[in-house]
Amino acid sequence: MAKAQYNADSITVLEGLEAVRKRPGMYIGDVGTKGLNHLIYEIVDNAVDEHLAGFCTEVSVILEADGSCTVRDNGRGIPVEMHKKGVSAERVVLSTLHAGGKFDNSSYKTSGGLHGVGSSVVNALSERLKIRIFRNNQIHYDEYEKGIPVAELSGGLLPVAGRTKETGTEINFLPDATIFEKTRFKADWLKSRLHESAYLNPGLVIHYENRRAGEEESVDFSEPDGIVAYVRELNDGKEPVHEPVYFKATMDDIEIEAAFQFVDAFEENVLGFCNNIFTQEGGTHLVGFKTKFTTLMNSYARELGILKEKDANFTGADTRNGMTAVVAIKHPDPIFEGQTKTKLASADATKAVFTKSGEELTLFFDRNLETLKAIIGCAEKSARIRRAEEKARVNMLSKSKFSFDSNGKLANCESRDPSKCEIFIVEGDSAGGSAKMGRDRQFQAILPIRGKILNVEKASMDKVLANGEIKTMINAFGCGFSEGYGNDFDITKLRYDKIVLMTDADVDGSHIDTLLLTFLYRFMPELIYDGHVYIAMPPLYKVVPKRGDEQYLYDDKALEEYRRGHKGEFTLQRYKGLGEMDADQLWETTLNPENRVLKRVEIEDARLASEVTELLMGSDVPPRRKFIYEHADEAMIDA
Ligand code: 0RA
Repeated sequence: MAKAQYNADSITVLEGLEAVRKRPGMYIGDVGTKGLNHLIYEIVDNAVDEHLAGFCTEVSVILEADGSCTVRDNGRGIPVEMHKKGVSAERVVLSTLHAGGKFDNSSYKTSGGLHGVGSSVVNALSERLKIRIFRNNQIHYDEYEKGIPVAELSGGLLPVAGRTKETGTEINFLPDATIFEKTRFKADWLKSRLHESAYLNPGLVIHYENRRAGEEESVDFSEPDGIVAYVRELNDGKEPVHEPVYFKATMDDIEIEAAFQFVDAFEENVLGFCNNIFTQEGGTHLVGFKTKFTTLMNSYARELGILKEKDANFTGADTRNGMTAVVAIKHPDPIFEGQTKTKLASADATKAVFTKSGEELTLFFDRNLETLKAIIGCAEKSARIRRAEEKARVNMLSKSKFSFDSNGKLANCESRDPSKCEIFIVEGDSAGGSAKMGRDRQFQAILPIRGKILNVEKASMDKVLANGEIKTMINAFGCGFSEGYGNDFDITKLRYDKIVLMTDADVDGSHIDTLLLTFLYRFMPELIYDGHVYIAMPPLYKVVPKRGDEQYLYDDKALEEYRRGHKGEFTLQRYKGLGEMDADQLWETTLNPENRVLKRVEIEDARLASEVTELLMGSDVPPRRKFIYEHADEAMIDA
């Protein structure tokens, strides 16, 4: 008897679905046509997950004459076996919030996206839902009304409606008219979304059928050429500059696929996907792709002599003038953020896409010079138009927004040869003062910063750019910055080969390091990728023995060793901060390339820093910067 299943578990289950009915917008976006169509995508995406897991080759979506929708796939079929809750697993999947996806965590989840919910949400918001599961040579059957099961079970298991050799799941549902403002699915949107899924899943055939009176139609979407075909379609009717370029690669469990083709048009159309979800607001995968593409085009343009020594680099937008691209990644555990949760935030996606795009595109362009030249031609065209526009505006634009060294504290070096120059970001005015006196002014610049800089993870863009210390750094480095869609970053303009963070060996210093790294990582990640960012290691101790030379020790281990090796008397001075050293000592221990210890920051460090910034706030900090020194040994460069 169905009603007999109404135990404590099913009550919590029902309460879960009740929450969906109370606030449907939270789960499907809205209760208009958009949210309504979303119900279909939830089910289709489950079928696509089955495809990605390697078990499903066909999905069909039917808009039925009675206003309902049927989605059928030839996957494994939702499990129908007895679940530990005492009913068929199908009941658990269909009536438990967040149990709609896979039970195992080994495959990519499409449903990790927009609302992260599955068939149970569709069930909760349907006046009626009928399901047939083809599994174990049987057709299993179940039915719900507004999420409440109405089919009778026997021994907790689903009724069997017949025998079959097929496997798969068929769900037919009629949206609840008391929840939705409109209950008529929008066929055009559905078709284009199904077509998109077909492009992103080249091995999948998607049948679409409309059986509604007067609209009868049937289409198969099957795109064996995948995103290359997608790019071609996006460029349909435009004048292509070359054949589409495509690559696929994997790094750190992240699968990257990209296709692009330039057309003779002054526009950029770069679409990003993560696990089949369209990332409307962009994100880290696109940052990696765009950043690398810009760098690559500039270096090729110089190599080919298209850009002369005196010429400025192409901007990011220049290099994407006329570009149509699809960048689709598969990430095992993506993070989405933004207004509509459609911005990929996973930091490792930037690195993976950046690295693989570099490798793959270099391979391609080295062998396809004509394509390369055609693409650089698009960038040249864009740069010409941009410069003409800039010229026209030059009198209106005040350059004061980013006037050089806006707070006047930078003590710059004399050399203008970036490959020789270093800039030290020094915590505190007093240490800054000593550093200015102690440095080699020929090639070392000093920028003192006062206390804690702004946490860029938490501040709005306006605030970040209004911040004095940040403005000064951006101006001093000279290479602009990139954020979100905009990318004015140009590493060839970098004024210093080394950017060295120099802070005290204490909690505050460590915190300032993380804030600075967070800033650099967010706004100038290439500086870190390319190994321009370092952390200075001032000594912790000075030892002066009775006989012999004084010595600086850089950590406790060194002190221990010194103690073991020096049985005689010696005086020990402990440095609590940079401010305790005079100019000469600072030069000798921390600035002089002959003696100093610098550690190069790796991208993992920066990512971690950005994650621990929060944790470090006022908390008990682990021993000095331990967390940023995973690669300490191989990173000692001057030592
Ligand atoms: C849970 C576990 C398994 C598959 C599914 C759900 C599944 C859900 C839907 C929704 C529409 N079509 C679907 N196909 C499968 C894994 C099954 C197994 O391990 O046998």
